[in-house]
Amino acid sequence: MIKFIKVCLRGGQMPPILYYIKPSPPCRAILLLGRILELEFDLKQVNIMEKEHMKPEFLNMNPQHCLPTINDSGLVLWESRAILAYLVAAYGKDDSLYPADIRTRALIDQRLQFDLGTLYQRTTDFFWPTIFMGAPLDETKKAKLAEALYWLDTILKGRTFLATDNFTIADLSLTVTVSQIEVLGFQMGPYPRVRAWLQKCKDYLEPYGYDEINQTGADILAEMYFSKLQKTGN
Ligand SMILES: N[C@@H](CCC(=O)N[C@@H](CS)C(=O)NCC(=O)O)C(=O)O
Repeated sequence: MIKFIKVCLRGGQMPPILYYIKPSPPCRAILLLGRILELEFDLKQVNIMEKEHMKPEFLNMNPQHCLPTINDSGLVLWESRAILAYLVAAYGKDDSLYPADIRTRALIDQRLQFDLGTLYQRTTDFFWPTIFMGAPLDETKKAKLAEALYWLDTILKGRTFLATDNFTIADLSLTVTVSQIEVLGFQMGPYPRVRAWLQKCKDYLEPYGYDEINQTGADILAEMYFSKLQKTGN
């Protein structure tokens, strides 16, 4: 509690409001970063099933109606990776999670964009139609996801973490994506460097509520997936 007040008083501001849902992978990344930064959010769960995110109050704030969204004293942001970078800049004790060094930052940004546009995109392309609509699995999308994991495995050659010697927000964002892929039962055998890196990231995140925040959320989506899978006969 004392730490929380310290972080919040630094800018003389109220804690950032975080609109979220528990199982959402990008929301889990923000929640984990909050723990790392010892930043307490004003948490507002948004019930997507009840279409709360489509109500005018929410759309006035974020016309794209996606979660996570934050409101930090009037600064409204969505896109989880942009939120991660902002929160480290605004509330980090130092820049180690997103170093100012331009070459390191360039690598982190590349990894984050690889996650947004390729790995996480291909993950949702492959798994989400089954999880949310009970559609059968698509072999072409599976091959695309396998290809992206192969690229990640190659990026990790000779590296402990994705961009520098330390854990950064690139590792955080991709840990959430890759751990979800793993929990959904995707064959991880062909990617030994990804498996070793993922374990290092889990170890790093363990004291910050990895199980409570990330594993629990990933398991909820996995439960939905495996129950739908039975019905599709895959
Ligand atoms: N690229 C976005 C993805 C956000 C996203 O797709 N969020 C989902 C929940 S996981 C959502 O809000 N879906 C409801 C909607 O977009 O209407 C991010 O990383 O924040």
